[in-house]
Amino acid sequence: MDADQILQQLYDQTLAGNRPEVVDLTEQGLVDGIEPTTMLFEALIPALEEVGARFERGDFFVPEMLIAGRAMAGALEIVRPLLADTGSDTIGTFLMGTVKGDVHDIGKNLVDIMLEGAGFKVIDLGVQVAPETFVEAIQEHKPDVVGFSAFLTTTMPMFKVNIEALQKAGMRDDVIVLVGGAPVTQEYADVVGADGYAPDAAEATRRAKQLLEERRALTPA
Ligand code: B1M
Repeated sequence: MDADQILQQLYDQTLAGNRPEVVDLTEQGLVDGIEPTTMLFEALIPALEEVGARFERGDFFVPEMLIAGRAMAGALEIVRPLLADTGSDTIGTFLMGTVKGDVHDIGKNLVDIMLEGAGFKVIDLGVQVAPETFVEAIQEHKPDVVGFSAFLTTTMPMFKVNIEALQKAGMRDDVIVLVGGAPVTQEYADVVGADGYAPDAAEATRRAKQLLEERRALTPA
């Protein structure tokens, strides 16, 4: 198979939720010199977008979404060390989690990988993270940035609940709050009082670095 065929197969097999095949194709792609980011952005992510489109049309149901997600996760496990390990010094600590009521984690995990690749130490609290869990973790780890992911219009309001929990705990000014996830917009981030928003993993990394640099420039040494 040439590179185009591998990418096409990766797309098809992710759409079909065939995890073992997706894992094999990802490994084959690396052996053949295909960049991990090419596999991500030209096959894996488009396949999940198509899964979402089919779900909206009623052609796919939750089980199909679930197995496609698991297939994508199999590929992410393989590319993760290649994307995350830059050997660079730690530039800051990033506390991450998907908000309460939401189990989506593939996009969040991709953001983690890119942040690690940029030099952040990432502490990921997983999915369905309650506001009080974020508060406790901030007390314990003292991160520079806290990231809230939400993938459903019904769970986006948890951003505001989380930010209010930080305010109540007297720690809102101690951390930069970055938000993101499929249905989130800059306007929504502004309304809930987040410091930043990013539409994808690459932009999340750029924005986190930028916000951290701005904050450090304002803080006396
Ligand atoms: Co669900 N799901 N899902 N799902 N799912 C979506 C999100 C949906 C858009 C599908 C659709 O209708 N087209 C829809 C949400 C509609 C809405 O609210 N607007 C939906 C729904 C409705 C549901 C259920 C309610 C279905 C049901 O039960 N009836 C249910 C909810 C469960 C719950 O959470 N309580 C549900 C369940 C599931 C599965 C468990 C089956 C599975 C998740 C598996 C997993 O994550 N482990 C699943 C999947 C796979 C999807 C789709 C198909 C794919 C999501 C994905 O991984 N995308 C999704 C459709 C779609 O997205 N087109 C869909 C790939 C990923 C790389 O992109 O997640 O956008 P994304 O992440 C990006 C950015 O958002 C951004 O960077 C990431 C990487 O570039 N980003 C950040 C993410 N976090 C960030 C944080 C930041 C900054 C940027 O700063 C902190």
